[in-house]
Amino acid sequence: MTAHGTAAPATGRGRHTAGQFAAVYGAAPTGTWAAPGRVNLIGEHTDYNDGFVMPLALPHTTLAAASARTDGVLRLHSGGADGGIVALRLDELRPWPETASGALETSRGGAQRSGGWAAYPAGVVWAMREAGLPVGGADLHFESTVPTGAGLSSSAALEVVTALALNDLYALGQEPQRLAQLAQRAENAFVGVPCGIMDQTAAACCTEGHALFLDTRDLTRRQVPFDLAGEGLRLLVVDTRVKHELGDGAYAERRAGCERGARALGVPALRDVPYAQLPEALSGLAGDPVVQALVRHIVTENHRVEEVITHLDAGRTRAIGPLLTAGHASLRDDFKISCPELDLAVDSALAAGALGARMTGGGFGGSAIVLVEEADATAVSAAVTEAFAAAGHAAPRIFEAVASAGAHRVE
Ligand code: GAF
Repeated sequence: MTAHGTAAPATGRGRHTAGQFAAVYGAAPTGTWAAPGRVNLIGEHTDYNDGFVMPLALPHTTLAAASARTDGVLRLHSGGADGGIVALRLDELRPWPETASGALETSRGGAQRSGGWAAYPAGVVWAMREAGLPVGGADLHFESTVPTGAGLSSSAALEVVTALALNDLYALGQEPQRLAQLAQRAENAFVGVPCGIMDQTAAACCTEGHALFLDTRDLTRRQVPFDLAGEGLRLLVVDTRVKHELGDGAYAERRAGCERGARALGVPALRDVPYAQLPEALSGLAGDPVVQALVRHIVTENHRVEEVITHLDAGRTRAIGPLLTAGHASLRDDFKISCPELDLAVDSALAAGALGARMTGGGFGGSAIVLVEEADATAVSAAVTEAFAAAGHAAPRIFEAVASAGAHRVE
């Protein structure tokens, strides 16, 4: 197993991030906050169908050192991006395509047209102000160990850490779930990505040693104990290191297809199709095989989440393996969002003795998760790496997912 983005103790990283803030802005920050990346255990593409999801937070986090400003200016800087400071006037914030084509000042004095990452924190400030929250200016500096482009929600970590920092700096008193909703609003309406609520909720609300069961309709949450080490198990993340171009438009397309399915079936959302009535629903959609397959995935996936919870509650963690694998088959065959690298990660892990494996996140690349016996973790990792080499793919990055804390203040 190769280590990737090793999560250093938050206080050490917190001090480093605060030091970088001081180097960039010339004064110490008021505080430093952290928000994690996530993997989703089960419940994929169900969040925009009012369904069930079950993510857990990774130990990899995005840190923000921040101070308030009194002049209505938002300044953003990232240790992981080129381009210097992005400076924006709060009263001129507009959804990103408009903002990015305007004249943004940077520390280099020119117009900043390529600072795409800054849309996420800027969007959060915009969403908070749109919601009537009294957020003023701020300086923020970010450092992150969440792998980007790996389907591990680095964007949600960036959004949520921004929301939490501003919530504290301006004493807004918003609950973590509300911060997640504001972060989702930023991503939907400011950045322009039609994502659901799962990733932001995971970043804001997960707790150490637990997977988070979330009902995305009413936002009911339950922390489900998920201590794999205590049971002699491991959850591996296989970052395939590919992101296929198809991904962006295809997410919106799947979402539109699901909405079409719900309309055709006369329900508010696919969540409302009971598992027991799936055969009937599918026969009603016989004329539209694409939508039929999308509906089959969503309905069976919600059912798999419920089955996973039943097993975890009963202490039968090993029994979730086949459900994870069935979830992958559904995403590959019905939802059609897998890719050769993800299929190879899953198939080679299973062939080497994994208890279960599936792609995680939006799809078309990114990462897979693999549930293994602790004693098999090294051999399974080696088998996946060898299979990638034999297929001529770049070496995957494989690391362990340990259920970690959601967003919190570091210093
Ligand atoms: C992405 C989205 F951001 C989530 O909202 C969710 O839909 C996920 O894909 C698929 O389950 O991470």
